[in-house]
Order: sequence, then C-alpha cells, then structure tokens
Amino acid sequence: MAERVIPEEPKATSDKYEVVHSKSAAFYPEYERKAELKHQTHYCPGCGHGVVHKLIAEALEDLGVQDRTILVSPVGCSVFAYYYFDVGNVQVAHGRAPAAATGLKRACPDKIVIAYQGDGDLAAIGTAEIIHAANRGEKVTVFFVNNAIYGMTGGQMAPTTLVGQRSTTSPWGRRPVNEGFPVHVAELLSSLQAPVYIERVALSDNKNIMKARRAIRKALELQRDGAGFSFVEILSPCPTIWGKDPIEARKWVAEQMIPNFPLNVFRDRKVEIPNNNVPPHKTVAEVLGNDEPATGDAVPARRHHHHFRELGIKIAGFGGQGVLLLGQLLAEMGMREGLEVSWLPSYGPEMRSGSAHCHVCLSKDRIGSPLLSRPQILIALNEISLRKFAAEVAPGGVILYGREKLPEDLSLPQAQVVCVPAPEIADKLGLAKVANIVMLGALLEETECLSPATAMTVLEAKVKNPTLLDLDRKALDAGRLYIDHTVAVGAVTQADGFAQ
Ligand SMILES: Cc1ncc(C[n+]2csc(CCOP(=O)(O)OP(=O)(O)O)c2C)c(N)n1
Ligand code: SF4
Repeated sequence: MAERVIPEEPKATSDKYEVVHSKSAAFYPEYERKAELKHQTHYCPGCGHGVVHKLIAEALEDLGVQDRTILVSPVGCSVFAYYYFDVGNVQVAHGRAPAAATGLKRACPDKIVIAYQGDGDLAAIGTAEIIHAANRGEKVTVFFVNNAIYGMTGGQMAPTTLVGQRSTTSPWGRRPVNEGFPVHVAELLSSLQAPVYIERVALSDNKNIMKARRAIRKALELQRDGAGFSFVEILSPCPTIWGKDPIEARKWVAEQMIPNFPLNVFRDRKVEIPNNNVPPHKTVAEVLGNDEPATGDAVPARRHHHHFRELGIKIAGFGGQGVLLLGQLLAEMGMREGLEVSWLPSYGPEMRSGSAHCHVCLSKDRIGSPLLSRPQILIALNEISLRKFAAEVAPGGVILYGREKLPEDLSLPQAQVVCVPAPEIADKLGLAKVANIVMLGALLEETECLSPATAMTVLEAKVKNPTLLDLDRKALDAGRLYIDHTVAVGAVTQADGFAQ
C-alpha cells in the first residue's frame, strides 16, 4: 500500500519569529509582549487559559463571527486576552464583565459579545453581575474558567476552592465551618429561569477537552442565532499556584475537581420569556419628549452652523450654583440641534456648597467617552474651580470665569479668558440663582457653539413658572449683551479679553 502523505500544515510566519504551530486566524499574527518574552505567551506552562483561548478562537473562526465579536477581558491572569484575540476588545474592572457585556450587547445587538472570567473574578467580586445578567437572560456568552484559586494574585482562596484545599488564605485547607463550602456556579445559575444553555466541562484530558470545544462552540452558536444567555464553566488547571507540574495538574482536575464539580449539561433549552413587556424602541430624544420640532422663534434643529466636530465643555463650581443644570441645558440644546451629546456629572456628598462639576460633550460623531481630560471650554463659576481646572483646558481653548476679574496672581496664557460678573448681573435682575443662565448667554455669544434660540426653547420646555422663565430670558440676554457690549470692546480684566 502506498504510503499516505500527510500534507504539512501551512506555517504562520512573522518577520520577527517563526510560528511553529498553525494557529487560528482569530488570534493576532504576533503577540505584542515585552521583547525578551516574545516567544511565549504570558500564561504558565500547562495553564488552562491558553487552551480555552485556543478553543474560543477556533470556534470564532469556524463560525465566521470574528469580525463582529467583542471580547470582554477580566481582571485575573487572562486580563491580557486582548493581546491574543484579533476581535473587538474591552477590558473591565474586576467582576464587571457581565455588566459591561450587557451594555455592549444591548447597544450593538448584532455583535457576538463574550465575557471571559476567572473564578475569583466571576464568583467572588462579580457575584452580583453574573447572577443578574443570567437572570435577565442577556444574550451574551460567558466563559467561566474555574481553577479553584486566585491565580494572578498568588493563590488566595476563591469561592470555588475545594474543601480541604490549601491556599495562602486557608493554609490549613478550606474548612466549611470557617470558610464555607465551594460555590457551584453552574448549578446556581441553573436555578434561574432565563439562561438557555449552561454546561460544565473540564480540561482534564483530551476527551474532555474535545467536549469543552463542543460546549464553547455551542454557546457561541446559540448567541449567533439570537438565543439568550449561554454559560460554560471550564474546570481548568493552574499548575503554578497548585505547585504541580502540568501533567499532575491535569490529573488533579480529573481526580479532585470533577468529583466536586460534576460535569453536566445543566440547561439546554430555549426558555420561554413572555414577550409582552418588550421595551419600546424609541430614540433618547423621543423618550425625553424632545423630539418635537422647535417652535415659535426657535431655530429648527440643524439650522445652526456648528463650527466644531467635537466640543468638550467643563462646568465647575459649587453645589447650588446650577452647575449640573447648566450642563443638562447644553446637552439638551445639542440634542435639539441634531448633535450627539453626553453629560457626565460629578459632585461631592454634600448637596449644597460642596464642589460640583460636569462634563458636556457636543459632537457630530458618536462620542467615545463622556469624560473630558482636555476640555476646549471651561466655565468656572468660582475661584476654587478656576484654580483647580484651568490647567486642563486645551491650548487655544476658552475659559469663562464667572467673576469680574481674574485673581491677580493667576496667569492663564494657554487659553482665552473671559471674565463675566454673573452674580452681580443676576442680582441686578433680581434673582441670584440665574447667574448660571447669564453664563450660558455669555458662552453662546462668545463661542457661538449653539443657538440662543435653542436655549430659549429648552428653557421654555423646562421652566414652567412664567416669572422664572422671564428671568431666565433676561439672564440669557444679559450674558450675551455683556459679551457684546463689554467684553467685545475690551473692558475686562485683561485688556483684549485674552490672557497676557
Ligand atoms: C477591585 C479589585 N480587587 C482586587 C484586585 C486584585 N486581583 C487581581 S486578579 C485577582 C484574582 C483573580 O483570580 P481569578 O478570577 O480566579 O483569575 P485567575 O488569575 O485565577 O485566572 C484579584 C483579587 C483587583 N485587581 N481589583
Ligand atoms: S498562575 Fe495559574 S492561572 Fe495564572 S497563568 Fe499561571 S497557571 Fe495560569
């Protein structure tokens, strides 16, 4: 009989080093690591994470979903999953992967969203997140790598540590009387109604690895087909922390872990979720009741020319000055003018007089982060905020300071500084608390970022008391006039309205 020739697998190549074994296209061609470590992954020899990575990557490739997959990396040894998977990657805080995955999937329902978690991550700090995501039946897939220990931090007891197992925090072995019993996450989640698929598999030997492969694939297939929450618990070796060589560690999975965490398909059915409560698919503007076209003397949406692609505005002062409200007004105005907007408040525990600030982003494109590290505009309503935040303003930006003049010792050469005595103007109008609206008027006049007519439309929608609304109108006009008549002709602290 002629000898069978087995064709050699094509070798993936890299300019920098030879890749000996072929690998899934769902992995990056090269793993970006420190130069001296480039020939190895950061997982210890015999670690289960590498095996699980391979099984997930192959499933993504085979299902043809790599291009629309988002992987949520955890905190733990596998935090660096984003160095390996050539997919969309998000890294989240300890235990929060199911919550982040929920947001991602709801915002991008066509994506395949995977939360990858260890047992410390999922079953200790992230207990609430996993239970509630499963209970809501989020249409995501969670891969739970259970190695019965905290690997990354050096071997503390995990919720899944076996009775009698030694760890740095249970040096005499886990005792139920002191540390409680191991948590069986797959069983726990199976008590919930919503999940569609829950299986526990193990990396104890090749046969079980093949079963793990099928389970991982199935969980992803279900998500691809629009089913609900799918979950695979993978019993996995951690030779380093267990103090075993890779072969012994696999044996330990088979002999110690499997009897304690029986392998099983706990759930494999399409769960009937009553469909009578589907949330209405409305735009944010519709939900907020802002979808009506502007009326009266307001400028209809989009007529205002926005001279920016993205504009970041930080407003700061103390509680009671209307800092957060001013931000909300700007965000709503932006929405009405057809922009993408975000508003991110931050305030101390005191309701009044504590520090408060907010970030407002107005953009023609989708907004990446609502947090502004380099705002183009700062509206500082008191001196503390001015001193604290002025340095953050992007070079060439604008600082609107709500006082008549800058403190003598302060020089802000990187920005255009405009001083507006808003409290005095508001006092003259008869109501100190409209100082924030004076600043709004000043901002609109100085930067022309949004239309004053839109400001009035938003105020009309918000302020039901006609006397107050009238004061707001006057405050808005007064802020604009101040810029027009006083600042524009140079009568501010700095002769030209600019810092020296
Ligand atoms: C909020 C927070 N608490 C604690 C830590 C420290 N920490 C980092 S990894 C880890 C344990 C991870 O263990 P596990 O989820 O089992 O993953 P493994 O490393 O075993 O894969 C802990 C407690 C942290 N980074 N952040
Ligand atoms: S410490 Fe354990 S879990 Fe972490 S990489 Fe090493 S073997 Fe894997």
